[in-house]
Amino acid sequence: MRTDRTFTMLKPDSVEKGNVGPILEKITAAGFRIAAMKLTQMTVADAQEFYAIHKDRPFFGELVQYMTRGPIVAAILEKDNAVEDFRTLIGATNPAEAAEGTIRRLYADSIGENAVHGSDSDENAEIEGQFHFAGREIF
Ligand code: YYY
Ligand code: MG
Repeated sequence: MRTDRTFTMLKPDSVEKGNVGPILEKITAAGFRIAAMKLTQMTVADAQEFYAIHKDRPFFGELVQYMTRGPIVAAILEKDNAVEDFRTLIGATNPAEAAEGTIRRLYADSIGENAVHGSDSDENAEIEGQFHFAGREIF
């Protein structure tokens, strides 16, 4: 299994607020290479599958509603130690607890609408990338 790729989504709030450019700037400035990228919108079924691990959590309904309300930017990113370094770059799930200078601290409003997704393991990075991209879309 590859260990140098992660998967991200710039979530609907990032697109709505015009933050795609500044966030991509931070991502590339941190040394990530874009291996795949597109603007897309998840269906309710897509979001329920993508976040299936959270299906019994109290926030699941709101999470699915939020993630499907408008387009997202989905991307596969490449860098040494990609998964861990990207989680560091985006910061804690709750932006109020995210470190100074992290993407969530800078661009997220709340734990529910927290601007970006980052895979939590190499295995999930692979699964999530394949969920959104066909092989011919990955470079
Ligand atoms: O991986 P990460 O996105 O940082 O957090 P997860 O614990 O995987 O939760 C996924 C997603 O669910 C989170 O980005 C926001 C939402 N969420 C929430 O709305 N309220 C919580 N208490 C926990 C997570
Ligand atoms: Mg997670």
